[in-house]
Amino acid sequence: MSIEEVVKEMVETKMVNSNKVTKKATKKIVRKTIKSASKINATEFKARVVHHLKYTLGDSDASTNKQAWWQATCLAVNESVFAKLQETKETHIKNDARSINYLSLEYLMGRLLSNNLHNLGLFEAADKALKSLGFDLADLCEQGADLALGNGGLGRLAACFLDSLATLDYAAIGYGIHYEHGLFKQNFNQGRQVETPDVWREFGNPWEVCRPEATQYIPLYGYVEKQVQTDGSIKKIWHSEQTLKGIAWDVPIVGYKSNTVNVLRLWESRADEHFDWEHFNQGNYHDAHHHQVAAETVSKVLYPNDDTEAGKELRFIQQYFFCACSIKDIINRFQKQHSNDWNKFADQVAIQLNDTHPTIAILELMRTLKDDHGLSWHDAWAICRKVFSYTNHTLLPEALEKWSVNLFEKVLPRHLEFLYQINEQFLNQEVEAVWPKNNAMRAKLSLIEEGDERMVRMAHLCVITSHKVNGVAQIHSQLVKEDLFPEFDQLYPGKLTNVTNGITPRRWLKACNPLLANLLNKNIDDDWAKNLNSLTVLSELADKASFQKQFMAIKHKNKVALTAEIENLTGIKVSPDAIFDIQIKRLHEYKRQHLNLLHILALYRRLLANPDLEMHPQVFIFGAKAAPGYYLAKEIIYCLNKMADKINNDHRINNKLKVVFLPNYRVSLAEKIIPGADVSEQISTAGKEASGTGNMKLALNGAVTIGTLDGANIEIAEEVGDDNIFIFGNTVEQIKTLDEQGYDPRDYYNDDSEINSEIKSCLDWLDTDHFTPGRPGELSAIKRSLLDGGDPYKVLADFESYSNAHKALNKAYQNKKRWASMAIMNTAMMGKFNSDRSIEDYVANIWHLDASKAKANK
Ligand code: 26Q
Repeated sequence: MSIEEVVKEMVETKMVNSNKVTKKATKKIVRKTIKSASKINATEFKARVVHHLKYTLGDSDASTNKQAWWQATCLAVNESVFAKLQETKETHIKNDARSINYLSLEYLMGRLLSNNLHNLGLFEAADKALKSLGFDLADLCEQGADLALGNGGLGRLAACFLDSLATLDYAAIGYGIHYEHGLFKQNFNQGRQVETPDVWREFGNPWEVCRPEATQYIPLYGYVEKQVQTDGSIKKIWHSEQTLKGIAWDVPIVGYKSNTVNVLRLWESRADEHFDWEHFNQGNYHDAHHHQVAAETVSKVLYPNDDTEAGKELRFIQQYFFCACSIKDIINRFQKQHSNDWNKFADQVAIQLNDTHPTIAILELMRTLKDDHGLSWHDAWAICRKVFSYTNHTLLPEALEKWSVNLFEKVLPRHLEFLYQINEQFLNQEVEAVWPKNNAMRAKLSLIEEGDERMVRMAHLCVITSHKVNGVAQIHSQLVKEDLFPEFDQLYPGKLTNVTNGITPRRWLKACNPLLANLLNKNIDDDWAKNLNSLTVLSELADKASFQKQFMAIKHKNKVALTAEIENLTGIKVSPDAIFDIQIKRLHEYKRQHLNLLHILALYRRLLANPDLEMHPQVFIFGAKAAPGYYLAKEIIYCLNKMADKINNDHRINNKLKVVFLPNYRVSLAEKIIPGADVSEQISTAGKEASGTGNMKLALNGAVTIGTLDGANIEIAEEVGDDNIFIFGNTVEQIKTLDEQGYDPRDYYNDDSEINSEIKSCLDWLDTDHFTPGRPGELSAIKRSLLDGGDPYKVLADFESYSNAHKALNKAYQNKKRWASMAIMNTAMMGKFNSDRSIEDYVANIWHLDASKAKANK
């Protein structure tokens, strides 16, 4: 109920007088009540928790059931969250705010309790309250499941952006899929990855609310009927064969120190009951049930690939289902405010496509505006061109989405007609104007790729329709222009642009690293968690002995905590005095975990040859999931686990080298690893990693990067300066030259220089049974891919400079003052990578929103 409605009811029930002054005063009181519901002290928070435990959950306050206490705590938090949510909704409506609708197949939210408490400013109160009840809040937070509705960077970026949008008071909705199973859980069985389903809401989830009133019905399959109208014009009618029901689940998104609580709206698919009952009544129970199962399959599981899954019908339907639900929802909200005043639509609505995965939303909006709301082609197209913008997250050719024309025709026959018409108009008008009679150019830019199987190029539809297309780091955006879409850049000057990614400093420092956050609170006046640029004052303290001591003492404490976590998860004992060298990200050849692997083998060989080798002890820590069907990625995991078994138990090397592969890498594990990191491995082949965001999180927490000039590493290097980062390897240009010259990894393998014979020995080692006693050749796949497979990601070409960079790094670590200064400088200079800055860039250059601030509830 809105404040207006509450006051109206109070007037109607004669609780208050109906005159203007009284009404205004009453509104103020209601607001104050809401405010007091959202900002409370420890005693009040405790009362809420106990109340929910007893009366919402029906448990006793003497309960030892931690899960119930966690749930009661979440419910206590939700009282504040929902008070603000209502206020926000009203404010956005009152301000008639233009909104950003973020469409993404993935959101990697992680856990929400600690973050919501921090953002509401209730963390201390809750901590105190729970202590008095005999619980440790941090420990209780562990009870929550991760919301793992995403694969990696793209999904986590969406989550960071929602945090920033709410913090900055923008009217924003995230739209996605309410997957029953998020990204699989990873276990190791004798070193091999085993996947089990993620069950994040088996017993419900306190952070989501079902909104039955927002249910949508989505047609699929069928055929298009051509009707000739009395005036001779032709009307197209899509007779669908199936209908899916979309149920809305809202997850509140709490802004940091703002009064805004936006929502993430996730669609769950169900069978349309009308259809089911028809079968059922005819006695055909099996078909009715079968239909229901098929319908529920649509939102059943997240595809665990982070490049394209070739042509899967279910994935296509997932994409359409959530886009169609979201477009209907956006239109409903618009019509509530502006009924059928379509001229206003593009002023009110901005839609961001998070990669090409939601591209079908373009055709759905076109179709809806024209077929359902009667707009002309011209007007509908003009709206689409103003509303949509698209973010590209990859240059890898295998990750560029294409769907077969046949599949399109089968599932969405009417949409295919719109696609053809857009293509015709694009080729005959826009391409023809710039490249007249140029068939090669038409074929290259067309929405359809001709061939044995005709395919729809989703990225082309995004670029043609969107008013802005952005890459996610400067180098990436430059390559999008120069290599991926040069003709589009010529055709639409200024359309292709850059917005460098960012991360939310709330989750990735304030909440996950309380010791460092506390040190910052003491040394920085400003609210650094909002204005991250204020961290630059630390650069003046970077060489001050007393500050170095405090900063490094915190790092050490975090390393001790990580040591315990490592032992708990793997049984491996490591020393917190060693260098903690971290590579955490999805497993992918282009990210080159196998370059790290090869270098560890080299270190191991060097140590075996000379156990007194001058080297500070180093622990190499990995966290990574491999797509279940990605053979080589799984072999790399297996190899690292086998190396860990051998190396960690080899007493000849004096504990100077350890290898740890932490199972089930995910957001909540990242939050434990990152504060304890000394070194951040960002070693992708130059030109392949669009941006990376883990690089920013690690640097913000005082880890020093060893990395290539790729993605956001380049901008991190610019910020921290050459002295505070270890850059190695071939540049984008040099990689291109290697390719042009005909790169042959055997040139390295067969060369007898010292470093290349080291490479040879390490690769040949993988053919022996040194790491897999009694089973030689079990690790040969990696060697084969690097030699017979042609080493597509230039691992061997970068090995020597990687090894040299590691030597320099190890030496730098031995100079405690030098290392402390480097670490501090990394934290100090990360201001640019605040996701608030990314959002302000989107707002200024792409979305053109005004902040819509909810009242402060004074
Ligand atoms: C597509 C079709 C079918 C099945 C799966 C997919 C699919 C799913 C996920 C394709 C790609 C992804 C995810 C890509 C991703 O995470 N990209 C990363 O995005 C980050 C945020 O911009 C960047 O920092 C990373 O560099 C980029 O790799």
